[in-house]
Amino acid sequence: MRRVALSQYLVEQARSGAAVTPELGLLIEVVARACRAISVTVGKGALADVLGGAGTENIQGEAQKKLDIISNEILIEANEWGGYLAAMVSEEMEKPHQIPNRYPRGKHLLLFDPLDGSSNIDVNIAVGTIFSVLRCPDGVGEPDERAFMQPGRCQVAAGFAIYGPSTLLVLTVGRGVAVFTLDKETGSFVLTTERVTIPEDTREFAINVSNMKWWEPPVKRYIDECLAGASGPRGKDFNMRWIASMVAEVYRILTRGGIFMYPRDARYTEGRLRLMYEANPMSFIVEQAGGAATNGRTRILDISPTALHQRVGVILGSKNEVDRVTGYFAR
Ligand code: AFP
Repeated sequence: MRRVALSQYLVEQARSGAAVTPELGLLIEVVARACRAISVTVGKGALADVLGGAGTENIQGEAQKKLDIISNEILIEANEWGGYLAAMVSEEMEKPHQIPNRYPRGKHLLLFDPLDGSSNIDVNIAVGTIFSVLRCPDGVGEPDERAFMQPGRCQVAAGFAIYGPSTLLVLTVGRGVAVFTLDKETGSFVLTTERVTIPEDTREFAINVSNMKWWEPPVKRYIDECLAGASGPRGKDFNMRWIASMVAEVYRILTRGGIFMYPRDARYTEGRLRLMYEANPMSFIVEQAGGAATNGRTRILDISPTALHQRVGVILGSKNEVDRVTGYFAR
């Protein structure tokens, strides 16, 4: 494969008709550079005293890891000056972060989970950064929460970085999904998969089975049938994975198919994952790669948000499996 760096990919996407304006292209490149900086910091681990809890809680009432805060600061500082953003939203901050008056404002809204899977940090399991880009409504000078209340189908770009054995950037600007691998010697993200396609069928499901007692009947039915295997109604055996880092689960599904499920249940009555900066970007990516993403009843990208940090049930991955589960909900 010819060696194409992220910046060349973005220019070529724009030339071939993608809605990648110079402003959006710069935004994506800056976010990628911020992810590179996060990758370096995550990689230092105990050597840089960045592991463990920060002793604080985020808006979700969840204990923050030191790296949650560091990653959030890296993304905020990297994106304030560029003149392409009207405001930012982060899992780690209650309100939208306004662009300081000393910098120009732009037309985009950036949302992110700065470090997804951070409960895995201290046990050295892959974590990542998830981001979503919306357009700021015209005429909005200082965007408050209302400016962000757009369904996921309005996203103009989405992506995630995964800090694993290699650092990867998965990106869509609405014309398929590409994967870039960080060349740690040159510091650039190099195109390594030009167009990702998720197999429509799978034999692999990902769900936290310890939540079984709280599941709704359609979820219980689907998993029971997978576990029944070849002698059951599915007529084939299934494998299970659960990493507790959504970025790692989604990347595995992008590479070999599968279904990821974190449905709403009797405990997480709204769902556990956040709509705006986890479910929406991941659903945009999965659909762009030929997969499907619903909350069991509704296409995730069609959900009209009502709050920045609202949660949602998530069932995404290989289209035929997601359709099957959604069908069970419809009965
Ligand atoms: P943390 O960022 O708090 O570790 O949560 C990660 C996550 O949002 C998502 O990445 C995982 O798929 C899911 O939560 C894991 O949830 P459980 O810990 O309940 O299995």
